[in-house]
Order: sequence, then C-alpha cells, then structure tokens
Amino acid sequence: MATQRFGATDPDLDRLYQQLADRSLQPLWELSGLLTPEPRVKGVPFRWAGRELRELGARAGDLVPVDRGGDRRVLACCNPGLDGAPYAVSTLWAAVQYLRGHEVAPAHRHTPAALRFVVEGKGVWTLVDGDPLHMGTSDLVLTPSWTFHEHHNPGPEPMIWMDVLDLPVVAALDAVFFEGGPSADADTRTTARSASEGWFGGGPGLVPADGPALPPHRSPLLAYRWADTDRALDTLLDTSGGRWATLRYTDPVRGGDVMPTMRCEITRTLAGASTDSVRQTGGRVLCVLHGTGEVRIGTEHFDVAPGDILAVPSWTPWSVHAVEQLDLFSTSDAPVLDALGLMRTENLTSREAGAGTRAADESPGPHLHTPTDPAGAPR
Ligand code: GTQ
Ligand code: FE2
Repeated sequence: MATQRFGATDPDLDRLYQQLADRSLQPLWELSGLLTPEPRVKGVPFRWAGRELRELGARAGDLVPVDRGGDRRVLACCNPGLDGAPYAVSTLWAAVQYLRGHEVAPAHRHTPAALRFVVEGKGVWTLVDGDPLHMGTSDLVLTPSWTFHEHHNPGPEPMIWMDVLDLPVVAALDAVFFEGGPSADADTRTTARSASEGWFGGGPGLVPADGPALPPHRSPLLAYRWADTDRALDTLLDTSGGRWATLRYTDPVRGGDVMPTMRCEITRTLAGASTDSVRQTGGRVLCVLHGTGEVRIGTEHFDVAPGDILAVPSWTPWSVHAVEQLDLFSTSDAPVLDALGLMRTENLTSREAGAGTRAADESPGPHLHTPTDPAGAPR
C-alpha cells in the first residue's frame, strides 16, 4: 500500500507532500488519532453465550475432523469491534475447544502461550512437554510458550473447554513460531498426578528445597485444582468479611503471575452482592463458572450463566452483580502492562462514594499489589 498523500492549496507545500509520499514519509501535523487523551479502544463489550458455544461446538464435532486447521477443533470468539480479527479483545484470543470421545489433538508447540479453563466435564489429559495433566471440572491448566502440548480424550464422552492465548500480543511483536511434534505413547497419558504437581503442588507455602530447575519465565506448576481454589475462596471471604473476593493464580515459588503475558484470577461474589466497578488498561476475558447474575461492561448489561465468555476491552469499567453466588474466572494481559509501566487502574465505585463512605457489607476483598505496580498509578 502506498503512503497516504496529503494535499495543500499552497503549491510549494503540496509539492512537499508529494515528495513525502513518494519517499514513504508522512507529516505528523496532518495525522490525528495517534496521541489520544485516553485509549481509543476498538473492541466492544461482548458476551458469547455458553449454551450456544456448547451447541455449536458439538455441531462442529459432528461435521469437522480434529485435524483440519491448526490440529484443533476450536471456535474463536471474534469481538465485533475488531474488523474481523479472530480475537476476543485486541490482546487476547479466547475460544472453545471440542474434543470427542477417543479423539487426540496432536502434539505441537508455539510461542504464543495458552491456558485452558474447564467449565464442565472432565477426562481429557493435556500433555505438556510429555507431562500428563488431567483436565478436571473447574481446573486451570497451563501450556506456556514453546511447550509441546497435545490433548487426549481416552474416554467415550466429548469434552469442551475454554482456551485463552496471548496470540495477538505475540503476533503484534512478530514473534510467532510454530512446529509440529511427535505424539506421546498411549501409556503415559493418564497418570493421576502430573510431575509438575508432584514437585510444586504439595500444599500452601510448601515448595521443594531441592527441586528441578525453575523455568525462567513462567510458573513451574501447570495445573491449579478446583478443590484448592474453592477452599481458598471460601477462606478469603470468611477472613476478609467482604461479600466478594478475588484470588490470583500465581507461581508457587516466586509469587508472580502464572505466565509473563497473562494474569489469571477468579472472583467469587456472594448472592445479592455487587463488586466495585473498576477499569484498567489492557484487555480482559471473563468466563462464568458457577451461578447467575449480571455482568456490566461499559454501558452493556449481560444476564450471565455458566459457560458464558465475555470481553472487557481496555479502560472499560466492569462489575458483577450476583443473583446466585457467582464464580467468575478472568484472564487479562496485566503482566504485560505491569512490566512496561503502563498499568493504570481506577475504581469508579469508591471514587463515586468518596473515601470511607462505603458500606461495611460492600467492602472489597483484600487487594493484591504486584511489586511492579508504579507507585503513582491511580487505583
Ligand atoms: O489447544 O493447542 O484455541 O494451538 C488455539 C490454538 C487452542 C491448542 C487454541 C491452539 C490451541
Ligand atoms: Fe496449541
């Protein structure tokens, strides 16, 4: 595509504009929309209904073999504001993957990192560099950048789950690499406990004194089990006395985010309670795990049910209003913004209410500050 040619009534200036365009140059003074007062966000608040994702996933299971296109039977959530790009928000891929009974999605690896979150069903094993990780109901399973992964469904029942990848970020950096790999032997794919959990999933605050070398850029623990998450949420709510609480999934040894590009959190909101309305820079994808209620994103209000996937674009306020107790899994690109000093957060509820006037029963859960948060950033 040729460089845009600007026009001017002054013939000398017009000639300059022609010369600039001929040399692939543009005058900044004619350009607009670059340094905007606030982020100009193209992605829109959106919800993909869990019921439809299940139906369409199953339909794809009937019609499409697993090997067509990227070795995976995946339906990508495409934000309608993103000009057809297959991304849920500008920085995150979100999708559902459907694997029929006795199917195998073959081994491959790529520089974009992935995570799997299981809303319902169980029985698939994901092998990550050969380590078999069971995908149980409500579990979080990681496949970090450049790790080989393959999905095996040895049982008769189909299974569907959500994938989130940092693909848009890696693609924007022109750093996408992909290669196929050999699939593992059948007898190594269904062990009860992965090596990753054997080493690093021993228990709260317990890590091996002489364990294997830590991978430099991500958590050595690759599966986060629902029994632990559920118990931790109850304990946190009980301790804080709040009506909602958020847990962050972390590297059990170093305490940071599970992967360098994606932050995983889960928010439990008690029946009848509402979370604060907050916004932050960077995109977020939500997945409803349990319960019903309303998720508000910008000016949109979505009545949600388990399996729903929602897009929260950058700098867009969002909040949860639980009818039944509501568990909401969340992935954001916050580690990227933190690392680059670009994270800004704003709590619109406490700003409206003024400091100290918030009702006691609406007090938020404890805030987890990351060490890289700039001290001066609004929160
Ligand atoms: O399961 O390996 O949703 O490679 C997109 C790309 C899932 C996967 C996706 C992938 C995978
Ligand atoms: Fe993959």
